[in-house]
Amino acid sequence: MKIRFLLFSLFLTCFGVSAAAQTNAPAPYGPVPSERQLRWHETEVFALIHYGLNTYTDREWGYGDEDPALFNPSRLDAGQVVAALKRGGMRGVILVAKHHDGFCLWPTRTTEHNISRSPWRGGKGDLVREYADAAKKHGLCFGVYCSPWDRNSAAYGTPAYLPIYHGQLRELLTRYGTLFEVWFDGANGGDGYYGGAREKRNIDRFTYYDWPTTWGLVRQLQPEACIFGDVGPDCRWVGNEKGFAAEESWATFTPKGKTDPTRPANGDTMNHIEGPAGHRNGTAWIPAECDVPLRKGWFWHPNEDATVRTPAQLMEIYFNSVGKGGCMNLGVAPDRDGLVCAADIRSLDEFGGLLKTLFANDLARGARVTADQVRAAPTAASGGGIAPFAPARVLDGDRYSYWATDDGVTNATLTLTLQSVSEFNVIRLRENIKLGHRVDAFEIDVWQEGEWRGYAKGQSIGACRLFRGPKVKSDRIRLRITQAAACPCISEVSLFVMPAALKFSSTEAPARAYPAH
Ligand code: FUL
Repeated sequence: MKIRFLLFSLFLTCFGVSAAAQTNAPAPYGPVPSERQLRWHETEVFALIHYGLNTYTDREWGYGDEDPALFNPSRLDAGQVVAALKRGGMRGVILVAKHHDGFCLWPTRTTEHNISRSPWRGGKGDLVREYADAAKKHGLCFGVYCSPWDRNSAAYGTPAYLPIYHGQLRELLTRYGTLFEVWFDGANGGDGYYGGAREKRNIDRFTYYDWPTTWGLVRQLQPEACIFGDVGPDCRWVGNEKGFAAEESWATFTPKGKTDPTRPANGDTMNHIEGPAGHRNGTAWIPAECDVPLRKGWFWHPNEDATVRTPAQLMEIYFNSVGKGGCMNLGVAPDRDGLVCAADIRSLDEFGGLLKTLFANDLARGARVTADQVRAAPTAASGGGIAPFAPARVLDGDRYSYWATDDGVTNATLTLTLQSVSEFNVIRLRENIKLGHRVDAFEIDVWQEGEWRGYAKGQSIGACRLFRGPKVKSDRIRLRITQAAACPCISEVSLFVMPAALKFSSTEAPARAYPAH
């Protein structure tokens, strides 16, 4: 039987019948994610570490004239920080290796303004190395942020700066193992020390950093890394620092600059208004990265413990970032000891615990799943196990296996009958994003008191769409796709119950002040 199938496949291949035709898989619709973007989506929650001279000068943006001697933490422990992130549910960590003040946290050959000029570890320290090692040890992926703007460099604003910047990137991209993301910040040009000139230097965002070459370095040296920038190219800034994507957010986006929308993919600042939602039918797959600091600012400052976001607020951010098909990037700021302090740890611990509890038990598991239309699967492929495109594919825990309808069928209903009546208030949907954003409108109904009642509705699904609502008890739920650009390919329908300790909205969340450490 197997041999006959193999011969049949060989025959089809020889006669130019594509693999998709053999498997009857739907053709992708619109832009689709690259492999590196798929890995990024799966990472979902990660942290952005801001720590350096600003931590000691009480600033958010160092001017560039800070004395490296200020950097001398006695208890610094990257392992303590990364372990706290892990308990907080983070799967990755991005270290700000150089912020706008130009102070490099690794012993670079490109500038004297670096960690080897500080007394820390006798001038022999390498903080990027310590974070990369800690991330590896704890199983988190690692990334770097190296600010293009450099308020210390005398060369900034002249052509002589670019080789320096590229040299810094080269070091970061070659010394610290595989990176999952490289961050290019949008803040560029202005006042600075600039080697003592103390003046304002503006640059042309389109041309100054020679983005094709700069991004090319990342592609060449770290092919698995996603490049973050205001307008991509791999993930876009969500357009605010609250960590919120739009109610309907699309991973598709047409990269265009604010100052010159006719020049795409140029490293320009984005039009903030377009970041949260992206563009349905945008020209590229550039999902939203939703960054937000855990505290008031990106760097640690004294007397700000009361500003640490509560677990309930973090959960709300999660629902509005990961739950809208993007990623959540949480800014964590070690204190002057180089450690995450008690207030932050409490919030991270609770948030991580809540995430674990919330997703531990998928109440849809074991349900009977039916659909009013199911895509035909080749009989040879369907022998044994669940057939491709079968409704039950939404329960197999695989983001890329899916229920699909025949081409041209863009209205369809999927019904789940649970093993028993269950109480839930969170619903998670996923599309198989390898085939693009296909669904344009859908509704979810819950069977209650002998009738279907509307529970939620939306437009975009993508990598993940989360809904939370009132608690309902039922043994039946259905997903109605009411509009789609191509036959729907739904890879997951899950039901959960939010842990009782957690309130939903930030208005309900207590503005909790944690004790200082
Ligand atoms: C901004 C920067 O200017 C902030 O200092 C911080 O690094 C944040 C993540 O991005 O654009």
